[in-house]
Amino acid sequence: PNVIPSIGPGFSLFAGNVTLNTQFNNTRRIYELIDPTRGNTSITDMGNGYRTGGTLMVDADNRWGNNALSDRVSAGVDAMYGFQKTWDFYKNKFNRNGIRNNGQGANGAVHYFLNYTNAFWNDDCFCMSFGDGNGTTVRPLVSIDIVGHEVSHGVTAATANLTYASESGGLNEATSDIFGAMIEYYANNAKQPPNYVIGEQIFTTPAWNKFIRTMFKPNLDGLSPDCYPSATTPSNGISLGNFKAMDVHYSSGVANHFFYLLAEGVVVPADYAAGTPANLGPSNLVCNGNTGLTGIGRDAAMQIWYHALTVYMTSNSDYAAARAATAQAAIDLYGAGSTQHNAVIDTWAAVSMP
Ligand code: ASN
Ligand code: ZN
Repeated sequence: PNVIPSIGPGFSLFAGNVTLNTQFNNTRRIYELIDPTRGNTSITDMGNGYRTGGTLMVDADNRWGNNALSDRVSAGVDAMYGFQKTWDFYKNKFNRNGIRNNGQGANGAVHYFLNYTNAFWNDDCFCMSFGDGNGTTVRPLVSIDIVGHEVSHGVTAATANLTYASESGGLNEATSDIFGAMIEYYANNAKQPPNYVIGEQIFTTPAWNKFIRTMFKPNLDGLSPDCYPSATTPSNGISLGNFKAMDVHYSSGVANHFFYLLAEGVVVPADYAAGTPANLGPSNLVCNGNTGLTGIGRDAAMQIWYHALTVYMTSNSDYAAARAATAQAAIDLYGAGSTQHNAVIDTWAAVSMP
């Protein structure tokens, strides 16, 4: 055969030493960073440009990276590892066969552009790009939760296709954060302890306030509202009108908060360590004083969100539609009046959904 499925060690930046599915190209006589077991997902090096698809990462001895940026392949190892965990998560949790449920893998392009502190999914090329960070305080954006976040944009595009603006855009972003975090739990990588903080791994000097988003208390960033604003009551100073108009990475906060409370209940995260602001207690984790809310667990919560996303949400679903979709999903999966159904209703109330 022209290509031989292979397995080789990967020496990543953030995930330690991992095992990668790769392939040997008999024609080129070299190993390629392509995973034939997951839809021929490939990893390319953009060479810090932005115009092309980049150059496929290859290796002579099927040993990838060196745990440091001195080998450009190291970041590619993280991207491939994160993609593998994401693929396996969707398969094992939801029996989903790839992003579009058709077995097709995607391309991940690392070293995108210069000093680029972002990563993004592009549904047109069925590919995602990862920047290297700013070269000082932020490292390449290839942690498990970020890769899972970007790939999940592809899943949303293939299902509810939530429009990337206003409330539907916030739900689109929240869906990526929710599954990004759940993929981090699924991977359970010792070097990236799973939690509801997005992207803390990419900061050169970790600290409680170095993160991209915090699902348990979105307003720790000072921008994302914790609670759904009503026409008369703003949330964290944000009116309903401003909420609908704000960047989707902030209006996602209410749904991220909903998901955290649904899964875990009113619990200050165990890894929210000493040295963090003292004001984070049960009463300010919820919006309506219901500190007795108990979680239904991550598995039930993610099944409800996935079912709502893939069966009930549509491109213009807003928060009210998400509440209805998740309630109906809980009924479908666990029955009307079940603990899970009641928890969905109580948890939307706990984030101030009217
Ligand atoms: N990192 C961002 C995201 O995936 C890029 C963007 O603003 N679309 O949400
Ligand atoms: Zn996103």
